[in-house]
Amino acid sequence: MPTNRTFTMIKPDAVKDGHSGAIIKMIEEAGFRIVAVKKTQLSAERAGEFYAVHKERPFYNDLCKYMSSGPIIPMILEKENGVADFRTLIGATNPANADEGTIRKLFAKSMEANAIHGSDSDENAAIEGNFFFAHIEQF
Ligand code: RTP
Ligand code: MG
Repeated sequence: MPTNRTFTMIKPDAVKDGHSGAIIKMIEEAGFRIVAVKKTQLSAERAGEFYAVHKERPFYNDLCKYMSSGPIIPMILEKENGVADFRTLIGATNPANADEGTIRKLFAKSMEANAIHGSDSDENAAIEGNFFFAHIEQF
């Protein structure tokens, strides 16, 4: 995957609350192109695989339960400096610390139910994108 790509998921709380359209609009208006998109639901086991990097953290079990609690919308996105610019667009993990105008400031409910995911490196963006999408689904 080219390094100007990043990976995101609209998380179960934001999908359930009907914020998907508003969030996708913000993403496109910020200059990201959608390379791949679908709606799906993770099992707790598959959520655990996705977040394996956090398996020693105290919040891991709750995170797996939450991330499998309802449908999500995974997407691969493309923009120059995509990973860093997308982290800026979504804001801090804890919405209490997120800047005004960020997706998490607008739509996150808590530190856990924080509306959206964004990859933290080019390497993880490629791994995470390929976790959800076959190569022939990435345009
Ligand atoms: P993400 O990976 O989802 O984009 O979020 P992030 O980089 O901002 O945060 P990270 O440290 O990677 O944590 C992954 C997700 O785990 C949940 N979390 N809960 N209860 C807690 O203390 C806690 N800390 C993290 C959040 O859903 C966070 O986005
Ligand atoms: Mg993270």
